Amino acid sequence: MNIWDQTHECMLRDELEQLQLERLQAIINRVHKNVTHYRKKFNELGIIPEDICSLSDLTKLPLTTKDDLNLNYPYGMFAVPLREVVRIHSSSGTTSKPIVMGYTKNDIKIWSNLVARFMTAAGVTHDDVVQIAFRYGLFTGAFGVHYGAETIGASVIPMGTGNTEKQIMIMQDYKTTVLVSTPSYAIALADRIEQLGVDHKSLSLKFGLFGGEPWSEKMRKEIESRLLLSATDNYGLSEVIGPGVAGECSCKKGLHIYEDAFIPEIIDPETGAVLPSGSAGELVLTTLTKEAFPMIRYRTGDITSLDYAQCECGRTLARMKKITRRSDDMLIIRGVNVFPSQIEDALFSVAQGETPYQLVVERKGAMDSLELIIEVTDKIFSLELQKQRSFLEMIKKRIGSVTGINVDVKLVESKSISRQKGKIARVVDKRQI
Ligand code: DLL
Repeated sequence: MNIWDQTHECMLRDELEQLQLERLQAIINRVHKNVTHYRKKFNELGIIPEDICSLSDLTKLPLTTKDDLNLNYPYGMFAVPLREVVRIHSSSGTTSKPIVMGYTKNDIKIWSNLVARFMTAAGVTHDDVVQIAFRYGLFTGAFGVHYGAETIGASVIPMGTGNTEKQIMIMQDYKTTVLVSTPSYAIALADRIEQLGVDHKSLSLKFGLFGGEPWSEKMRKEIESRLLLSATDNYGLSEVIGPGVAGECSCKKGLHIYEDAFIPEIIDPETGAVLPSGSAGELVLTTLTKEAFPMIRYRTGDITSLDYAQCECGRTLARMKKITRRSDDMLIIRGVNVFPSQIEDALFSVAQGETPYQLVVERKGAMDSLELIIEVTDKIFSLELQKQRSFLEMIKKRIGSVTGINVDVKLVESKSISRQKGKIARVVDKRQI
């Protein structure tokens, strides 16, 4: 099936806005009735669903943050009873507890269609063989793309991450035409292909659909020339649905946001005020079709700007600029979201108190690495060498279990981490993307 949804993607703006308003009113009614958090927030502001008479009334509603989701862990933000939920995913919160997302049967269908739409826009058809090199599991990436590719009718290889040589063998033997992964993994694959001396004629790659982390035009050129494919960007976040919020078409001039399913706004991250059209600021998204886990004015933390001009492809949907930075301190390490606060909590709980530390992020070759440097304190110094080693091992393990990533932990001499006005920068991100 070719999912080129012209009805929704090429709508006149006033028709689209009418559709958005109808869907917005329905969702506001539903969250007011079914989600205590929203009802309480609306009551505090003296808002009832009937106050939402136009799209501009959206700004009357409160913004929703990751902290709100953390406070309602695990199922507090669900708008349907658990028996109607057919899938549960989760993603990092700012604390040791993750955020939990639920999907009804209909949510899965809508999500699959949204993914099928960006895959179609990028050029994928039912004739393609799609190799999905995202982590299968609680992460929304792999399952989201998987169901979307099946909706198109493509042949899906649920490869998962890692095992780069096997990925390459499968690519050659199963004649993969579409690679789906993080952009940094695509570069790691290109490195390995070159190291192994693989003949490009043995590969059938045509398209690369990359997302889950920021990447630049420079990286796009590098991936396209080294893997001999057309690379497009796609964007999404678990709290809002997963992949399928926005994606580039083959013009590669911004990511089309599926505005029949999401209302985008750009706010000033400091004040929360909505910024004029075209300004750069934090992207805020409201879901219009989700049943189990609707989000009203969710602060994504991603900095971008929107362009409402019609694209050369004919789509009238707003396009967002590639995301290169965030308004908060969330790090994305090999596609995994990590908050420094999660690492600090893990460190301080093992150390049983505050300990001077610094996180250093680097891109070594294609892959990100995260190092935790801890200054020796009297308490740590007094430990025998063996105990020091197991202390570091415990920290590494605790961080691994909370964040899902591997951290190198190193002890350094007291006061050896540089300070500015007596303060240590908690995170030093040396990556140049
Ligand atoms: O990363 C969903 C996804 C998976 C999107 C696969 C695309 C492909 P989370 O793990 O919740 O969900 O991480 C969401 O990742 O707020 C951005 O900061 C970042 N991000 C996702 N896609 C892009 C992209 C998935 N194309 C967070 N460019 C988001 C830049 C991206 N950043």
